[in-house]
Amino acid sequence: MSVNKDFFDPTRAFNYDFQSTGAPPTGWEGADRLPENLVPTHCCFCGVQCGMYLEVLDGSVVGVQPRFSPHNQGSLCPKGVVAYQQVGHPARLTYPLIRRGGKGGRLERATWDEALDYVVHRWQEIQAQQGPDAVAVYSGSSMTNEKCYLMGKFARVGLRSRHVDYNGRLCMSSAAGAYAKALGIDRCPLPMTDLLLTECLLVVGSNMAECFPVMMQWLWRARDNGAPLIVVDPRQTALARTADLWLPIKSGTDVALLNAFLRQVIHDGLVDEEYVRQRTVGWEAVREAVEAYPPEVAERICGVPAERIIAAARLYGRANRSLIMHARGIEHSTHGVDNCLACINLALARGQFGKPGGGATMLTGQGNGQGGREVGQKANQLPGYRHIDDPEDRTYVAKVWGIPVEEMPGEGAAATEMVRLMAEGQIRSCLVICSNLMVSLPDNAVVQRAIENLDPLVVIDFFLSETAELADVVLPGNVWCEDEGTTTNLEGRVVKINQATNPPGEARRDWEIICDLARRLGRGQFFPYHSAREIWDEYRVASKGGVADYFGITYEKIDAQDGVFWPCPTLESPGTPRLFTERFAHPDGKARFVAVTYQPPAEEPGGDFPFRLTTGRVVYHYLSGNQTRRLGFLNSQAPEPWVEIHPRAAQYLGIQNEERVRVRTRRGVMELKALVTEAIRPDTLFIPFHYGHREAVNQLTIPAVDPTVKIPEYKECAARLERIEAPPEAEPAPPRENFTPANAPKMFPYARGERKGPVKEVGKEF
Ligand SMILES: Nc1nc2c(c(=O)[nH]1)N[C@H]1C(S)=C(S)[C@@H](COP(=O)(O)OP(=O)(O)OC[C@H]3O[C@@H](n4cnc5c(=O)[nH]c(N)nc54)[C@H](O)[C@@H]3O)O[C@H]1N2
Ligand SMILES: Nc1nc2c(c(=O)[nH]1)N[C@H]1C(S)=C(S)[C@@H](COP(=O)(O)OP(=O)(O)OC[C@H]3O[C@@H](n4cnc5c(=O)[nH]c(N)nc54)[C@H](O)[C@@H]3O)O[C@H]1N2
Ligand code: SF4
Ligand SMILES: [Mo]
Repeated sequence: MSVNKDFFDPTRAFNYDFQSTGAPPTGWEGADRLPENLVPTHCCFCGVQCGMYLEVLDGSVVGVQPRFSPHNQGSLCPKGVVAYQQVGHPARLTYPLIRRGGKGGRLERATWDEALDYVVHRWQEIQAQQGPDAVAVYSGSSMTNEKCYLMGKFARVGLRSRHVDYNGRLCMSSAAGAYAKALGIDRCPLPMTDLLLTECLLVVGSNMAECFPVMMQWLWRARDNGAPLIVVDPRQTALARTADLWLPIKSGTDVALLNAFLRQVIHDGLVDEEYVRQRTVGWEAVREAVEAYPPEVAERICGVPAERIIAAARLYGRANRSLIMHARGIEHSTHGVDNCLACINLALARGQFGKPGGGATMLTGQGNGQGGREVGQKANQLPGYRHIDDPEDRTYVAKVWGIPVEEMPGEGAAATEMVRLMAEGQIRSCLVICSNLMVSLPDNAVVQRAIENLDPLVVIDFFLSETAELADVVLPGNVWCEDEGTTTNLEGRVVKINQATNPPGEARRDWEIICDLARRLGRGQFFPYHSAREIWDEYRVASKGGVADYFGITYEKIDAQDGVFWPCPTLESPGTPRLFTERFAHPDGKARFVAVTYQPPAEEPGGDFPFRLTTGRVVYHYLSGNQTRRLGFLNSQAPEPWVEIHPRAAQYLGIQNEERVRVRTRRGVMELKALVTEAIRPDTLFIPFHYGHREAVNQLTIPAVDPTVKIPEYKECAARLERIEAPPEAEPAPPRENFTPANAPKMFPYARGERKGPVKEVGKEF
């Protein structure tokens, strides 16, 4: 039986954490008393950002109640229900830690003064020797807009370094690049509630039922209205099991399939010619390019029967209003930008963008994955989706920040490129906040060597992550409900996070830590904030006039409207739920068709590595698992990783369900349980990525990246499956070369030299 098919039993959510800690939950003594306060807020986990109330008793968060927001309608998923158990969790970091006795030493308790002074002293030393860019910031998007904005400013103004990037690089940067290029704006074009108006749903590379569970209610309602569902996924996910058509595609081949769809739409005479003429440019090149993908050719590349490709193209092409939703299944690819452009081409040819319920969209993953990519914590970006190379943008933001424009650093390295710079010694210290690199970056043996080169590696987290374990200084930060702020959900709806309690022990709010660091760097005058609200009000101004204009979004307006969609340029504006109704965001108002052709993934299966290995998520865990592996109920449902394998492959290799097996790639090897299931292609293996150390699938993944946006190819590499009882390999895998700067380009495909063209070719935003 598949672990991920289990249904959620809410009564078990109250198991709290006995299993992992043996300690009774905080607030247990008060279990017979009613909470004295209900704080309205939103979930800290995925991009849906469901409304919830936190129950507060005697100043502690003791429970959760559903809250009706327009998009979640009072629902919560298993993660949302137990999110609050992080707050008083016994494993919270409550005081700073410093590694004493050098790199081999232990993390020991320190005072804030000692920890911060040490960090600032080392940063000053390093920057004096090597220049400001030798210190980098690696940030994340599970934090509020206020904090994400602050991290970009802290890197550029506090540290005066150009190196700041964030974990969105690993997430949907390919979608962002494609939408910016084709449509001029990188945001979901419609509110989730528009799904009710959709007449056909095409989901490409998303396990929506497990990753955006609460969004499913809109999908079910669309289906009740008669909308057919087409799912493209190498696995028969919970979503695919209910689809009208499931297209079990070979990982990494989506461009061929999507181009074949468009070719079929053209041959069936279903192109919206007038829309194409009036609202787009570049159609002829796309029309010609897709001619090379008749269904039989696509079948050979993608492994999906030609008849099914034709059936799906017709189902999609004949619908008056259709919506394509895609996620990391196509975006985590060395051709991630092309994959998204192929979806956009299809929707444009059908004249869908701008229609209520129509178009194409990425399903943004992290809680603030949308806001986090607009506020200026990206290597080439300034607040409001402004571009760091644009003289006007630089001047405007420098003025808001109060620095001379000449002091504004230029573009820095992408998160995936930083690894190489760390290994080479160009980056000598890094401040990591809201990211767990040791679990989330591909080929983590190389990542470990790179971050062990840092001195100091500084991590701000609230639980000791696998990355914090390697840090020289660990600073205890806050969980979401210990501070106020905003997040922007996957629709582009800005919502308000409210404070329910204070950080425990000596832990501090993240923004207070950053401002303290800035002060000790002698840059305190640029970080004079007393509250998150002051940071927000500055961000509103910094974003004013940008693509992502937040100026009109005040905390009060968010409360009054229960969410505001950007762009919202004035105090009077109610915000913009639907985009592109009249024009696209390019200066001429027209969308760009961009022709894309199929190119194989970086590593194709064959020879000793016959399987396609793909990776992803399960409903019970969140990202690197540093949070959810500590929550008893969630962890009890999925306590360790497994590899999904089709019965035919299992039979061929003599593998039984639940048997421990070895999965090997050219990067590494791991042992885990086999889950024999028909819900996967026979040539494909799937492993969830939420686990650390020897259980991390990123020991195996390939560090190849999309040449323009640098997103890793998490969804496809070549792998071998071995029985553990089998005799040891006759020929063990060759040992990994030791890293030297000379072989860096080979070991680190993130090397800038391997870009196919200049970064900005993909679109202004990239
Ligand atoms: N429970 C849970 N929910 C989450 C998260 C979490 O960690 N746990 N994380 C959040 C975040 S940050 C993100 S980015 C989203 C991710 O949300 P999703 O993208 O929906 O999730 P994934 O599991 O990464 O991958 C989606 C699907 O892609 C399929 N796939 C693999 N390779 C290919 C391919 O080549 N082509 C196609 N068409 N499909 C392929 C996989 O089989 C998988 O079912 O989820 C968000 N929500
Ligand atoms: N093989 C494989 N690898 C993947 C993926 C995949 O599908 N397959 N998916 C990729 C994707 S889409 C993503 S988004 C990345 C995510 O990768 P990461 O961002 O590295 O994963 P998280 O678990 O979100 O890490 C966040 C860390 O910050 C902490 N944290 C959370 N919120 C806050 C906060 O407000 N303040 C502070 N100070 N700390 C906080 C958490 O405890 C956690 O340790 O992983 C990527 N890696
Ligand atoms: S669907 Fe996402 S936001 Fe909603 S409760 Fe679940 S994890 Fe939280
Ligand atoms: Mo993500």
